[in-house]
Amino acid sequence: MAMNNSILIIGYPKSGKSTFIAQFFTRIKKRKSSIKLAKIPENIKAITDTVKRLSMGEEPTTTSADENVELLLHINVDGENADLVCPDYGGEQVNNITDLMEINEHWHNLLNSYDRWFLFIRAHEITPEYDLSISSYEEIIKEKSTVLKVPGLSEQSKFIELLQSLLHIKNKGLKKQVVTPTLSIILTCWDELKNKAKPVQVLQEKLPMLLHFVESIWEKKSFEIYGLSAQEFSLNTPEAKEKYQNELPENFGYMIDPTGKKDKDITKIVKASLQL
Ligand SMILES: Nc1nc2c(ncn2[C@@H]2O[C@H](COP(=O)(O)OP(=O)(O)OP(=O)(O)O)[C@@H](O)[C@H]2O)c(=O)[nH]1
Ligand SMILES: [Mg+2]
Repeated sequence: MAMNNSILIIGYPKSGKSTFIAQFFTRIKKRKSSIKLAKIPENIKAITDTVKRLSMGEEPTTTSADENVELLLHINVDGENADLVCPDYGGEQVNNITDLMEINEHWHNLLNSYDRWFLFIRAHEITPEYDLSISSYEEIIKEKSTVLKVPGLSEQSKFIELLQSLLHIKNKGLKKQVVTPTLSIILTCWDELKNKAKPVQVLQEKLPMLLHFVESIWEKKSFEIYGLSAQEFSLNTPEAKEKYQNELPENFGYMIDPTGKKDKDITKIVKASLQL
């Protein structure tokens, strides 16, 4: 069966989903991107609030847990038309998948109708894992109690378990390496990172087990790793807010391609995914 161009953004709360979707749309609407709009979208309710907030220099608000909205865009990529569907939802729903092992009917439908997955990871918030080969058990416990922010599952196992559960629904990954869905791991809020290595190196440093898992489950040509700063900087100071109001949101944001090259055109992340 042919692959579709629907992109499913998978991300825990506050991983930057709504900001990216809004910035993506604003870029293509203002023609500041390599992707073009083929047709005016019928309904942009999914992102109106976030687009408006950003234009006032305000941070987006959390999408409520029970909210499910979809943005359907008819786009043109290098002369070829494609329909792009991006759902936005409260990231709490992803928490439920790993915390409660709950995949409801809505998520079953999402997983079965989207062939391109974007996994959003806010890399700066990930505590580096411990090297089990050099630390004694006591040291790990001592360190864990002071450093690890998230109780329960370690962040690495949480992401691995999430991908395993999602693949299970799609009935993929057990016997053969995965080709569809393709997977783009997007390290969001890249501006927050101190170490500006290549995206794959950041993932190796922060979540080595996850990288290993993905490399062994997905076919090499079906996954890639990008950096993304859809907002470019935090909007928590009056100066930052003013900059946004004066210079307009579509002039901010950048992505880092797998080779480590920075590009202002964040829509290229979508373009690259459509070519996987
Ligand atoms: N510094 C920085 N902050 C960002 C960036 N992108 C998003 N943020 C901030 O991160 C926070 C979360 O962004 P959202 O886009 O609301 O995240 P979300 O994944 O939609 O969150 P939920 O709706 O709760 O699931 C907001 O305060 C944003 O302003 C970025 O590129 N850089
Ligand atoms: Mg949101």
